[in-house]
This record gives sequence, C-alpha cells and structure tokens, in this order.
Amino acid sequence: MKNFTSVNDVPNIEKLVQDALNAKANPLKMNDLGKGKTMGLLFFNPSLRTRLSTHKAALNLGMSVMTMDMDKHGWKLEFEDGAVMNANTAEHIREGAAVISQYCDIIGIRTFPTLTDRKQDYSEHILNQFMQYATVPIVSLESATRHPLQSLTDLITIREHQKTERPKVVLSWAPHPKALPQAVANSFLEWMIAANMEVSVTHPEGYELSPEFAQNVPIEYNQKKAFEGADFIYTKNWSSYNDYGKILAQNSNWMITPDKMAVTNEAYFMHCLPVRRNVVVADAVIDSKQSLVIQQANNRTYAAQAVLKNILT
Ligand code: AN0
Ligand code: CP
Repeated sequence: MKNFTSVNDVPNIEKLVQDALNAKANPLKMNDLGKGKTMGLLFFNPSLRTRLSTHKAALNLGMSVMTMDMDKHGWKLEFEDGAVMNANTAEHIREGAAVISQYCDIIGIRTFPTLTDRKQDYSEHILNQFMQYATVPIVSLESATRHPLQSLTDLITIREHQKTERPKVVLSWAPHPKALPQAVANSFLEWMIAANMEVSVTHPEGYELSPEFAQNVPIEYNQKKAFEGADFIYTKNWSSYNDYGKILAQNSNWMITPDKMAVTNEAYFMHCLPVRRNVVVADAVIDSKQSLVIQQANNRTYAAQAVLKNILT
C-alpha cells in the first residue's frame, strides 16, 4: 500500500482488518519495523482520537513521531499555482510538501472541508496537492470527503461484535448545532459496501449524501422504521450535500433515544466521537451496555497500526 486516503487504496480489506486484530492481540510484536523512521502528523483542524491513536500506533511500530498544528504553527500555505503571494499566504504547498517529505517517511494529514465550496471540497483540493508534491506516502487523518482510518476502525469493531454473516447496519443522521462535514458518513458507506454489509441509511429529506457515496444504498426517511431489526446503529450528523454545508432544520426529534433502540435487534450503538450528549444521543443510550463508542476509539490505534505496517512493508 502506497497511500491511505480511501478504501480504494486497500488491496484486501479483510486482510487489513485481520492485521489490525493481530496488532490488537500483540501491539508490540512489530516494534522494530519502523525503527529509524519518522511519522509526521499535520493538523489543519482539531483532533483528540486521530492525533493520539495514530501517534501511539507509530510508537508501537518503533517509529518516531513529529506533530504540527498547521493552522496554529505553520506558515499559511498557498495552494494555487501561479499565485502572486503578496497577501496572506506565506509558503507554497510545492515547497511545504517537498520540505516536510525530507523530514518524514510517512505523512498524515487532517484537512476538513470548507463547507462553502462544494466543488473544491469534493475535488480534495488540499489532500491531492499534498500527494502531488510530497515524495513520501500520505495517510488521510480525515480529509474533506472521507475519514478512512475511522471507517476501518468501524469495520473492525463490527467484525468483533457481529453475530451473523451479514449484519444489518443502519447509518442514522442525528441533529447537531453546528454544520459538520459529510466525510465520516461518506466513508462509512464506502467501507460498508466494500465489506458487503447489509447497509441502509436514514436521514431527514434534504440530507441525501453525494451520489458518489450514496450509490444504491437504500434510504428510509422514517427513522424508527429504519431501525427495525437493525444489528448496528451507526450515528453521525452531517450538513446538507445538496444545499451545500447548510443545516436545514433543527430536527431535534432525530436524537437517538432508548425508544428507538427498542425496535432494533438489540443493536449496538456506534459513533466516531466526539459526540454531543442529549443532542445527538441520549445519555441512556450512550451509557448502555450496547454502546461501543469507547471500544471503537480503542480500535483507532490498531487500525492505524495496520495501515502503517502495510505502508512500511
Ligand atoms: C468532525 C466531523 O464531523 O467530521 C470530526 C469527526 C471525527 N466532527 C466535529 O467537528 C464535531
Ligand atoms: N473520531 C475522530 O476522528 O476523532 P478526533 O476528531 O478526535 O480525531
């Protein structure tokens, strides 16, 4: 594997899941693999899990780690070719990516969408320019349209808990006070399709995801009906794709509550975190024994470890 930016970079996803489960069973087994190598972690946006779990994964493989908050400590980067840089941007991506590549053997990048310019966001403007001008492998730590390390984690967690060959997995939209990216939802569908899950999605009208990711995944606009017989409820808020980056209405009745979970097949509750309690999900659900959110976050380390291992070997 050269880069890790979407499910399309993975030759065999079940093997990657197995690598992650092996890493979980014996985290330090490959402690020598990354000796003398450096992982660079570049953040244009905040992070708790991705930052710490990817750092931990690199340490478990014997790598050194350098982290930079690009938005706070880096020079403001220019991404346009031919730009006359006489305003706010101080350094061009051409030099920036080339220079960082000399210090790091693998570069991880987190870059959220603008949520104002759909064309630019869905072209993965920033991630693609890093890939173009960096000379080392790139790992997405969540880009404008995808969060593949999260989706791999989600798949591992489902594989650990599924009771049937092809579980019923429901991606449910839930309310949120701020406009959020579609990345986690897009990526989740992409990986669930690749893993051949029985996946469906439920959201209010107007929150249809990009056709590139929605594919032919069934949509049920009645949330409670969608939950019937589900084995996994995967919850996430996203802003509108069609009315790009907008919150269309409050929809507070879409919060995940015990009465909705009651119609499922004793489904597990999943969320990538961070989550706003009693807005996205009721305390009684996230604190229930069916909630996997903490185990999911634990699996972030082993997902990252499996990805780094495959890039290093
Ligand atoms: C981000 C998002 O929705 O993409 C990161 C999730 C991992 N969430 C927030 O900004 C709350
Ligand atoms: N789930 C996730 O990516 O969390 P962070 O934004 O804290 O990294």
